[in-house]
Amino acid sequence: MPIEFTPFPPQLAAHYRARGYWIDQPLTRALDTQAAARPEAIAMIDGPHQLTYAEVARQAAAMADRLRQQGFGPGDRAVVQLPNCTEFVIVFHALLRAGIAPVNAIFSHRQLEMTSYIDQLRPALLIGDRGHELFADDRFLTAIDAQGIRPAQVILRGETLADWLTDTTEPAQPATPTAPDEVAFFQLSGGSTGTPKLIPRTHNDYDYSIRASAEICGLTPQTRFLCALPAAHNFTLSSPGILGVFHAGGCIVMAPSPEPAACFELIARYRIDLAALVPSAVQLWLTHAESHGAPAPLRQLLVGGASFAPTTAARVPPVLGAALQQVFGMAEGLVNYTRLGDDPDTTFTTQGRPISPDDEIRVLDPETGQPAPDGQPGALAVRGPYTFRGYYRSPAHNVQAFDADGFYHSGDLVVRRPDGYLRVVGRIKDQINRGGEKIAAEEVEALLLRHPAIRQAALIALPDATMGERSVAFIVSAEPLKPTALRRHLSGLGLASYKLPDHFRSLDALPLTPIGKTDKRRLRALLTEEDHNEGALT
Ligand code: OOB
Repeated sequence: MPIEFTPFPPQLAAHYRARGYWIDQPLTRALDTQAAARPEAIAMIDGPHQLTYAEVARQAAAMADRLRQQGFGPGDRAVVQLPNCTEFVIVFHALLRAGIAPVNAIFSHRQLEMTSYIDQLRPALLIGDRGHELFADDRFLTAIDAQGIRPAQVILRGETLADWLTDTTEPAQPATPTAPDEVAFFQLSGGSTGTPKLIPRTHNDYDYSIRASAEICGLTPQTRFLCALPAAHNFTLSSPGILGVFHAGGCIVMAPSPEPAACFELIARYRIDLAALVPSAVQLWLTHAESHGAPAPLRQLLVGGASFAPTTAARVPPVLGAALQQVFGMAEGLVNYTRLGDDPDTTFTTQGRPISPDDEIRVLDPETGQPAPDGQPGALAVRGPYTFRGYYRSPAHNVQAFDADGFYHSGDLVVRRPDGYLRVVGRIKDQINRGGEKIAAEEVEALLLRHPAIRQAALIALPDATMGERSVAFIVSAEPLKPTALRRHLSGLGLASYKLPDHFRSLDALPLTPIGKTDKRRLRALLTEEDHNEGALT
């Protein structure tokens, strides 16, 4: 049974095919093409390990064959959680080749997030890492077993995963991917509500965004890309990312994190020319470069995921010796790039323009829903050849996120220039963007309320020079509570560490709007006042 999802309307699908965006090929197309055309070219480097395209393809085929022998195949789902490593890329291709749709969890996700993905997706397979706290012992597996949601097959890196990837001498069985206009895999939403939402992506839509991104960023077989942000993230995977590099036939060098000293060494050792970073990491690289010199031979830096101050952006070419491309994208689809060769003002002060001439952008007055004039901020709505049409099994949420014309409302406030370039100027979704990592306010608030002494809770963003934003939790509680105890409460519920509030603030009552919702504007104003009075944030 194909995986259910909201398909693109037939008329639009026909248009996207006619324009050559959708080419009805599986997402494994790029790897298969490179393995056939340039089998001996190095595809990936991870520490001492180097893999050619032929080896990557053989290992992916070996795993796909074995999965199918064991009865897994089209219609099945998988939850995968691997760090930045070659196995992440091979497993992704193996699953696609077998027709199994994975969701790639971010490595920092913990019990709460992982349980939610497993609960929503009911996967046949769980692929994790023994080195992750969740799989260091059997407690997590026992817990999901008790809930009746333990996947049939659990494969762990550091345990049995290597066996699954062992390539055999037998010729690989033909691939059995899902149909190109069906679900290939799921992306993860940054979200603004309680549960992290799953975003079905089809082969056709995702592959188009990859091919177009690779072209916009000028990738070639000579490209050497530093994969330093979490590999599972849409930016790292496809903008143009890992899959864009495979499309071009270049080489991916894995880094465990964007930490500058290690990354600069990798750049020098492996002659890396392209990297992708969030703004908070760019800050660290700039500081490091000022005392250690530019990371030669880096030529090009993609920066996205959170707002990037124009003054910092302007320092990238002189200090890092690399051309800058800004990227404003979302796991739901739409990706914008500044183009190589854009004038400095455009490169430093905008977040680019959409990939496709058929990305339909609306900028709407948030109050009236009517189009905002160019140059005026408005809420972003988008429809196009690679923007999804509905969250997985979330009808109530989809009614909120989509309008009658099928436009997805991203919750971003943007200003559009007459030439179509966008500037992200704010946000109407209830989310904190902490160095590119997204925190849904409602998720953390609901968990705070599970503390017996907490009566009310509200999470808001605090502007921060290094992270862009940090989170502040306002709480109303029956008894005084220490930040350490509150963090322990949240951590004990299995919440990822980056979602733990950076600061806590106690109030007698939360301010309310006239209709009785928490007045977050007033809370933000309180913080600004405190800032001036040097009030105590704990
Ligand atoms: C990327 O994807 P997500 O799904 O983690 O987050 C999307 C949200 C956007 O709606 C926007 O609020 C924010 O992240 N964002 C930016 C931005 N890029 C993303 N805000 C300001 N300036 C930017 N350049 O973050 C993502 C996906 C693909 C490529 C790049 C980023």
